[in-house]
Amino acid sequence: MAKAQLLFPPDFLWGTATAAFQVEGNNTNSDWWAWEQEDGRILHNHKSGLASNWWADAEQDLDAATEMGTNAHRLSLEWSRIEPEPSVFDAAAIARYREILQAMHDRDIEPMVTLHHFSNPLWLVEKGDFSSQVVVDYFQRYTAKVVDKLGDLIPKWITINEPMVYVFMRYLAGVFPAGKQGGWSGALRAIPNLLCCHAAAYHTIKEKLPEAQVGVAKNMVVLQARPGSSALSRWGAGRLSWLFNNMWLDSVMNGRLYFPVGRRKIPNLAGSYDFLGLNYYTRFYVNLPPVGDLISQEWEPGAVVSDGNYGEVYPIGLFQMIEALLPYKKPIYITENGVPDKEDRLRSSFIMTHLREVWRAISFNYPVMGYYHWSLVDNFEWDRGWTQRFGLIELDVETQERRLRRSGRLYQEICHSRSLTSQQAQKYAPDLLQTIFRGESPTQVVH
Ligand code: IFM
Repeated sequence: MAKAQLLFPPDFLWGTATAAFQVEGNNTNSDWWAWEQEDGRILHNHKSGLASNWWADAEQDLDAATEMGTNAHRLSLEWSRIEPEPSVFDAAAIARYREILQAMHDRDIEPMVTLHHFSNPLWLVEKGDFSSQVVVDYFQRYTAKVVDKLGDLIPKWITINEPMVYVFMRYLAGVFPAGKQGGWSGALRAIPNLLCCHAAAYHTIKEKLPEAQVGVAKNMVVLQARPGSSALSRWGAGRLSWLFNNMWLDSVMNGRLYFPVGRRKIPNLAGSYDFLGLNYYTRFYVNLPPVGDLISQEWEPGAVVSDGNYGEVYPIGLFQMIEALLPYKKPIYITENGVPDKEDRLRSSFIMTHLREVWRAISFNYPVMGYYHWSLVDNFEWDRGWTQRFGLIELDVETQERRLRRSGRLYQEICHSRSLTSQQAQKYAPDLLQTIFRGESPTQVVH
């Protein structure tokens, strides 16, 4: 095959992503820390402990990110560190966040900051967390403090990470703290409260920092009926897909609450987003009528499945989910995409095939502006503890030693060349050479 290159636009952001609780360590005021101490909550009773030691030394991984050739990183702030008691703000914690953000700027790595990524201050839980309306004022106050103290260093913001995952895992599946407490009624209160928190944060940021770009990070899953299913099953899967993937975004676009029924207006919500963050991992089949689990963890023959049965590797789904975001008419960033793969047997192919879908979307003129690989470094994967390793950098949790995985070297070559090339495929994913460059002329340039 002649040499081929799929080139990305010059201003495309090449990034990586992490979240505070998963990498910082010692987040003792968080509900996750308390949850970890309870027997059986986390797989193998793993503890986050020092996590990836970012609180002491984020800089070493940021150095690695610079060597990798990245120019963007998505991180989150830990609310329970910044505000360990109601309205008591920790100046030292804020100063450390300033240092980390400044360290990114010094390395020409643009920060994208998430305000809420699954973890809550313990005091908030006592007040009813997101199932109580009081959360909206608290979240607004926390956001205002962050804007005031750190806002000058933050060009891009995400208000709330994966709100529907949070609602599902917390209230319905019960694998996030505080278990299923509140159940369906808690979930039905949390959805509007999360929307109100988002709107309040959006306006709080924009009021002080009109140039800031503020978005949402939405986990999008391809949800389908199995091949050969009845029309009714396909319809059901479509409704479930709307509920999980689109309902939240429809609300934010139109300023209305769509679920469970009615179209209650939520003040200041309509249009409160400057970009869309797409977190994409996998496809699931929906069992309808439900036989066993509604969302199936069983795959069709030939599916490539990642560690711990986390999900099927399904690259074209990324393209499909990008298309699903087009009606919301805003720039799109892939704010998470990655695979749990401790032995690094899938990640190189995963990166190349998924980035090929991003390239294809851009070549259709879809407004995809950047890609943040999840994750820069192995980190604490919530209820699955340390069993799932998403890092481009491998971490020995005991010794805190790091090693760049082979897939990390591939990502480095991609970021430096700002392209996917047939040489990379030959070296890192030879079986996929034809698939990745299928039908492309020898040199493909976008823009
Ligand atoms: O680790 C998580 C992250 O916190 C949210 N999105 C999915 C990732 C992998 O499961």
